[in-house]
Order: sequence, then structure tokens, then C-alpha cells
Amino acid sequence: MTGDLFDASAIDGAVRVALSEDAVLLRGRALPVAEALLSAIRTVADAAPFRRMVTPGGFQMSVAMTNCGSAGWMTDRKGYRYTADDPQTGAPWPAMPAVFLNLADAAAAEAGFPGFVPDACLINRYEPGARLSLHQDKDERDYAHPIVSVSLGLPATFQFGGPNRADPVAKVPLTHGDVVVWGGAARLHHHGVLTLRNGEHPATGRTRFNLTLRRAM
Ligand code: MD3
Ligand code: FE
Repeated sequence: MTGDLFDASAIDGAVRVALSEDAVLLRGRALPVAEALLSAIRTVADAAPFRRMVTPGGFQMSVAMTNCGSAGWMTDRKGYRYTADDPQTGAPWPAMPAVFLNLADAAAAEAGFPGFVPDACLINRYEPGARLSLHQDKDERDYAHPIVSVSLGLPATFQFGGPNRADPVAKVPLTHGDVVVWGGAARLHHHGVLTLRNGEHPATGRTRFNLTLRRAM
């Protein structure tokens, strides 16, 4: 079933919410592998530590980031781009954990995008006070591929707009274990995350993680 924001249906035990045409929220879809995902995040961050990057405009982001996969997203004064190596260590970004690949492939298929093979995963770490202003993800080579996002830890309010920056914005709570698949028409929609509220989560403490699995190259 697809339609408006509140059109939810249970299919195969997972609760699906159509956020818009081609954007599907699979509530709790990552819960069975949440501990495995968190363990893999720690392994990635041991090799490629979280850092707060600087935008081309010179502002330090409030969200701390790292990457895994054959490409990783970065920003500095020179611009936004994907690189094969972590500029901080000079080493290639850590390999994509199998648990990331398997979840991304399964969730994309359930949302109608079979055969999704991500080559990049940006890992965002939010602490209370961190936010991500409204933006589009357009540094990838081919927008035909979907993006799969996975939320872990503290809840956040996600903002979801349209193709134009001035389009009206819907607010959607994203909680521990939620997976969203963005493809087709939704792939270039504006989106952001409101300032993270203070809180404590049993699995992550005072932290929210978000994985975005992408086909960058
Ligand atoms: C809609 N991350 O890393 S995930 C990002 O919660 C990013 O950290 C947010 O936006 C976060 O770029 C939101 C949801 C998301 C991710 C990618 C999208 C929504 C999207 C791409 C196209 C449209
Ligand atoms: Fe984004």
C-alpha cells in the first residue's frame, strides 16, 4: 500500500510507512541486527575515527562523520566529494561490513529496488545539539540508485521536503532500528535532521547514529 505519510501497513511482519512516492520507512527493520551494526560501527571507527568536517563555506559541522566502503563522502574548504582514502589517516576507508551490505540489499529489495549493491556508507554520529540542515544528496554519479538509511540510538525528527528547497516539509520521527529507502522521484528530495534532543538510549547512550548506504561511483 502506498499513499500518504500515515498510510501504514504490516507486510511480512515489518511495518511499512509510505513517506511519499518512492520513499518507504520500514519501522524497526534493523532491530534484529542492531547490536551487530553497532559493533561494526565501532570497528570502522577504530580505523577511521569520527570527525567533524568543515564545509566549503568554512563552518564546522555539528554531526561527526566517518565512512566505510570503497568510497567515502567528505567535505572540506575545497568542496564536497567522494574519496577512496580517509584524508585523516591516508589509508583506504575501512571495508563495508557484511551486515551493512546484507541489510541494505534486503531493505532496498523490500522497497522495490532489487539488486542494490552500495559501495559507500557514510556514518553520522549525533550528540544532543547536533543537527543537519536541509540539503540534497547529489554527489553520487547515478541518481537511479536508491539510498538506504538506518537509524540507531536516540530518536530524531527527520525533515522531508521536495525537489525544490522551498517545498513544504513533513516531519517524521526516526527511532532505533528504523530503515528508510529513498529512490526514484524521492532520491533528490531535500531533507534534514532537527537538533537532537538530550536523552539516553540503552544501546548507544547519549548518541544517535545514522548510516546512509549509497552507490557513489
Ligand atoms: C532523502 N542523513 O547523511 S537519513 C545524509 O539522519 C543524511 O543522518 C540524515 O541526510 C541522518 O546525507 C538523514 C535519511 C535520508 C538519507 C538520504 C536521502 C533521506 C534522504 C537521500 C535522498 C532523499
Ligand atoms: Fe542527506
